[in-house]
Amino acid sequence: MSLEHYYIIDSTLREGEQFVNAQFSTAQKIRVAEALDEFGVEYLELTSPMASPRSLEDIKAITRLGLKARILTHIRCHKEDARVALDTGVHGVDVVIGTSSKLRQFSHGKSIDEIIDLAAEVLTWIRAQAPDIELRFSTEDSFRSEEAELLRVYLAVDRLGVVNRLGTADTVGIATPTQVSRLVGTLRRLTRCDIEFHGHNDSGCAIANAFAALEAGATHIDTTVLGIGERNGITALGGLIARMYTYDRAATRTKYRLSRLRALELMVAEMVGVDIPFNNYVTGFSAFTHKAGIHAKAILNAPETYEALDPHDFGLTRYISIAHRLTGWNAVKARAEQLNLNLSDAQVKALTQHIKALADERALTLDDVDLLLRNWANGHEMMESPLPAGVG
Ligand code: HCA
Ligand code: CU
Repeated sequence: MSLEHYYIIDSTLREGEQFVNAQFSTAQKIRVAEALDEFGVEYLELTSPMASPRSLEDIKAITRLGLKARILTHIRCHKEDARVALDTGVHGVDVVIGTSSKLRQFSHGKSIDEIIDLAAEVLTWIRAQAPDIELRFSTEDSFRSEEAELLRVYLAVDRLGVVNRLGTADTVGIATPTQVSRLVGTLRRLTRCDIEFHGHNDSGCAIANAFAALEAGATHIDTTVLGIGERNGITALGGLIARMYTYDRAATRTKYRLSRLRALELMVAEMVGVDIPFNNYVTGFSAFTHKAGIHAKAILNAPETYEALDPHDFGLTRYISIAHRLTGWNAVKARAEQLNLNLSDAQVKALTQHIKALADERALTLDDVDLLLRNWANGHEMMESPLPAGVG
């Protein structure tokens, strides 16, 4: 069910601001908010208005933009935080409190009963002030919290009948898809609320966990652009999109403007002073590059043989790398055709063997291969050599 009807809460302007390099100016926040809105995420989560005076003003400014995306802010389970948040004009408030024994001991010092009482007081108060606001209650470090205690908190909050959504947070990135599935499934069965999942990526499961949450009935997934956040961050927007696209291409294409992804990532990468990783989902520099001759042949016949994602849907193009020892004659032939060169299959096959032998001696570039192709097409097979004199 949720796999067809889910919402993305992009938290680049909250969790993402907790990335070590992030220091967004107001103008930058507005550009990020607008770009995310154009991409089509349904919600934007912004840093708490209690963080700083600028944070408060920025929430107001972004809310006033009148974007399609709903604007949320993220606060502690405090009445004063809630009062300031409600004054900003946001569409929703995300309330969080830690429930793991570590957070209870080392952070806020409250018992489970005190957490339940405080949550009841704050959430009921918010609902009384703002009958139409979207209200979410989440537990920090849900997956290291004692299960019975955790459920006691969630069930008490659900019974209040004032929140729209319960959040689950893998704060330190240790949950597995099976654990996520179990907790989300339990909340799905026992409560009437929508369910959100927020997952850190410390052990590399953030995207798989988000997908497991959706399979188990979660309705909302937190992401950030490039996955930026505390430490090494959370579920990356592009990674979640890749995952959902491979699950349901048509629906993902309809829901989001996929061709905007790369520009959005480049913009945020520049703002926070990082590069897009080479192996990034969709936009990494080698994401649509094919190398081995066997792959290249199949790609030339039918790209879907080795591509689960169609680069064109993301405004990108595929690339076949041919200047190496793993190359194959089909790929070399395709390059000859691109260059409008007339070579017989026998010539291309012989040249391919030559390229392999050369590549065993040194790294080749596409220019080297293009030169060989041109020379062979002109009947100068033996004249050229991209190798320095005396080599090969
Ligand atoms: C934080 C913690 C948080 C909250 C997630 C949530 C986490 O930095 O405030 O509100 O669901 O990872 O637990 O980001
Ligand atoms: Cu987090």
